[in-house]
Amino acid sequence: LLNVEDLTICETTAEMITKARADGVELFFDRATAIKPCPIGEQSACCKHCSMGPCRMNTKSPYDRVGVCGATIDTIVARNFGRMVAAGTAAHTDHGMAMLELFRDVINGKVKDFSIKDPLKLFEIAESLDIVTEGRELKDVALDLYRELERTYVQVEGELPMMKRVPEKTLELWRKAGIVPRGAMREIMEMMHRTAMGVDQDYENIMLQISRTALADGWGGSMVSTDISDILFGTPAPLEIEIDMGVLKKDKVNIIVHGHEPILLEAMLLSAADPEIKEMAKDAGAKGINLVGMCCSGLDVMSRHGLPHAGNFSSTEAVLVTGAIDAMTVDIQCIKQDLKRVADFYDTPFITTNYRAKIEGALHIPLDEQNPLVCTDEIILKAIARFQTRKKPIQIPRKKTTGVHGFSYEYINYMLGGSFRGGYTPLNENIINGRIRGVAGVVGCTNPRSKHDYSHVELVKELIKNDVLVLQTGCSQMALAKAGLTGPDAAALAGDGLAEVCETVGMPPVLGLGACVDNSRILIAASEMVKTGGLGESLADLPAAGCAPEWMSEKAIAIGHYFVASGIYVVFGHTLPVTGGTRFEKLLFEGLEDLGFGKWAVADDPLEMARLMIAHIDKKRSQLGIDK
Ligand code: NFS
Ligand code: SF4
Repeated sequence: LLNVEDLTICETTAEMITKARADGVELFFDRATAIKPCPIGEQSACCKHCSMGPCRMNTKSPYDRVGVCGATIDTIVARNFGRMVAAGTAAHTDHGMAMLELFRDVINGKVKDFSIKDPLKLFEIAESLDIVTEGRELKDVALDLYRELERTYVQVEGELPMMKRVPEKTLELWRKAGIVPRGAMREIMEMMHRTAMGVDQDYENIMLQISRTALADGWGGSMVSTDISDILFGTPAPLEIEIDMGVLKKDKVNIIVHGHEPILLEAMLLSAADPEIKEMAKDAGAKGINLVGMCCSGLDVMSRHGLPHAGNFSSTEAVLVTGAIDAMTVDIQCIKQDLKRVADFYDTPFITTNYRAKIEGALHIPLDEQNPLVCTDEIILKAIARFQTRKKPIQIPRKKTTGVHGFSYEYINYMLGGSFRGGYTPLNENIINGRIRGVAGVVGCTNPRSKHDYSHVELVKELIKNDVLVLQTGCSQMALAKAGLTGPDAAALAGDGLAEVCETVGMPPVLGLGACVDNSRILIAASEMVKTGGLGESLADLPAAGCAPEWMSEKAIAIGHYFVASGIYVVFGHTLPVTGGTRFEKLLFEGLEDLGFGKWAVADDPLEMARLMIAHIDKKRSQLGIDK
């Protein structure tokens, strides 16, 4: 077994790994050590798309053989990469489609427990898509918006509706390359088809469909998901949030809500506020019900309600080890199957709620959108019962950190603009005058194959020290929140220029934007920077870069590629599923940039990631003629 200090820098997770080992419960950290990655698979040099194979290539000398069908290493690597993008895009777009269906059923009155919380945003999005709003009823505009956004998924010809929000020059590049997405379903289908045995066997041609599919995620599924969530549940605005396992309460019924769709947590909030249920918790001897988010659902909802958050992907097993969790409820994505076994050990009811994502042996209580409280009431009752019969000793780590989260694109606009100067002009001005060197998106997962949270925190510290404003989403945002960098005090760690801007505006140098689908907020913010002027004409001109330092999910590859296809330089930490020394790798690392897109890179050390990102930002500054 590895030393706990080598596995994580998160104190509470470390404490729970130690406890789990003492309790005899295996966590994924130790399995990651026991299972060595396949060296061929790690570089994606293996094809199993037909039964003449699987065919394994030689990673040391990738061109010395071809598959049984003759597929070259470039074909094989491109096809595998394309299928990861298809899977990641499918995840975000299916999530977005579920949100859109909820929106439709709220408008037509089938869903009564939710309503439109942010009509202003509804009108804004409608207008940005050329839907007439003047003098019209909310319901009519909403229905038109629903029909328009449905095209994101089902359209077979034409351009995605959100293409209207893309900077002109960037859209022009996509049109010329023939990669403007039609509809997400069509792009994912075509990606799967073209990567099947014996279809597209030209890696440059495969790359076109990879980009088209990824763009259908960032500017399609993910963006719809974010916008509809805001319209239904409210657009986030900055709020102080407590994060880390210290938010658990010994004398309350602790319920962890983990997953990705905000509806589960929104419905849990309604159930937990029910006076009858509150009374039952009291009768059971509890001081109340403590709803706590984890992973993206937690991020999505916390800044709308001030809800506490317990941690990111690498801590979801660890939190159960506290013994203090009276129920863990999950919906879709990033839910380790092993949570069920760990939950059983600590007598925690573990409940799946989405028909798409059941787990063998776990209790399934389906969440019906038209009657969501049936499910969430039952979950809370189960949790109260568990509270009453808690058997094992409880150990709650003390640490929790307070930070500010919920910087939506709209709020950044308002915050920077102050009362008299609206919009992104002040941000652009501060970039042009050099106080802010550039903007970085630091996002994505945690992964037991690299020290938990370490690269996120070290990378972000280095970036802000060098006057790079950091925008965050996903598990990365939770890592920095736990490390205390999302409060205004963090400005002390920033370079002089960035610190000055932060103090003037009253914002931290690290802005948490929300869940992974909310990376679309970064796309919109970046587009606004281009449209505001002074920083070039396309997204590729911006002094900006992105990084997922501890990524693990196929969704991260889809996100990485939609940023690259949009024109952004993207660094991934530790590994990329690409064979070194191939032409496909060269296309990712250099060729795409020559064609006017962004490009990929990979680095192992967080300081190296920062160095690469800053070098790119400086290159863009000098191309814009604004180097210091
Ligand atoms: Ni994003 Fe959120 Fe986390 Fe990674 Fe998973 S929870 S959607 S995929 S692990 S950041
Ligand atoms: Fe091998 Fe070609 Fe079949 Fe892939 S498609 S498994 S390379 S024969």
